[in-house]
Amino acid sequence: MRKILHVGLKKEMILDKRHPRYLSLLYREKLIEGYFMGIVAIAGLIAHGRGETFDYLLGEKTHEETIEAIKAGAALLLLAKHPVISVNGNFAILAGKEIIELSKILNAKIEVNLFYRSKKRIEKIKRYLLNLGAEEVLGDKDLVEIPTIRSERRRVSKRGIYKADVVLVAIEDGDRTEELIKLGKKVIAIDLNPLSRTARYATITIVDNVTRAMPILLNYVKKLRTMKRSELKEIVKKFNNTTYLKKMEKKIRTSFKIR
Ligand code: PTJ
Repeated sequence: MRKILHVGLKKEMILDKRHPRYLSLLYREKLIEGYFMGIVAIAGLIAHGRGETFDYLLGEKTHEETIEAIKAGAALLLLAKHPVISVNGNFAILAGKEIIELSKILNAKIEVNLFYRSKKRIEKIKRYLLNLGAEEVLGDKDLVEIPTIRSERRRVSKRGIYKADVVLVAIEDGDRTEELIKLGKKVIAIDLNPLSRTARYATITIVDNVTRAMPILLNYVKKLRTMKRSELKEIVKKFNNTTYLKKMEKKIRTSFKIR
């Protein structure tokens, strides 16, 4: 299959560090491999292309305003009693190590929750994360349904998303965030598209690539973890998601010019 995909080219021939778009090629390659490992859904490759477009329009950098969103996200995660990191195929491949480190620092649960859910994919993603060092990965057992979520994402773990007060989600669009919010949960979303439903319904949206946002989020969690709860609450209170999303939308509309 790989041979057909790259018309017989070897990986080293595609991944040349001197290539001006080396990182973009590298992440594509990782996702393609993830697909052949049974971790990434085929639609995940399409979703990545959509993300790349927004990233390109945002200048492929983490904006100052986004640092504020990440800081607020870190504070909210530190305030949580039952934080959960919801993982899909793309998120596992692009930020597996960071997901695990974050879960350990926060004592947060990791739960595999998929749009294109199959037992096989859940198992493969779980194994992948356990091999990377995760202590526990939820999503395959003790499931309950959130009936208001129409997609397969309605199946959640009793000890995970069902019980969570704060859920970190990434690289998804749809009705899940809206429904989680209706259930009284707080949602932190990492999504390059500031116009998506996930971005608009989340408590805090981080408009950035998970590959850049996750290491920064980890650093802020480490930095803020000695703060008093009152100080963390103040950071969250000061952040306004709608104002932030409008700024990010404006950046996309205006910052790009052909010279
Ligand atoms: O693994 P599964 O079965 O749960 O399926 C996952 C996908 C990604 C296929 C599924 O969630 C999906 O179809 O997502 P959408 O509706 O295409 O939405 C993906 C969103 O993530 C879009 O708004 C993209 O712009 C954004 N996105 C894509 N890549 C990245 C990203 N945001 C942050 N970082 C990225 N690397």
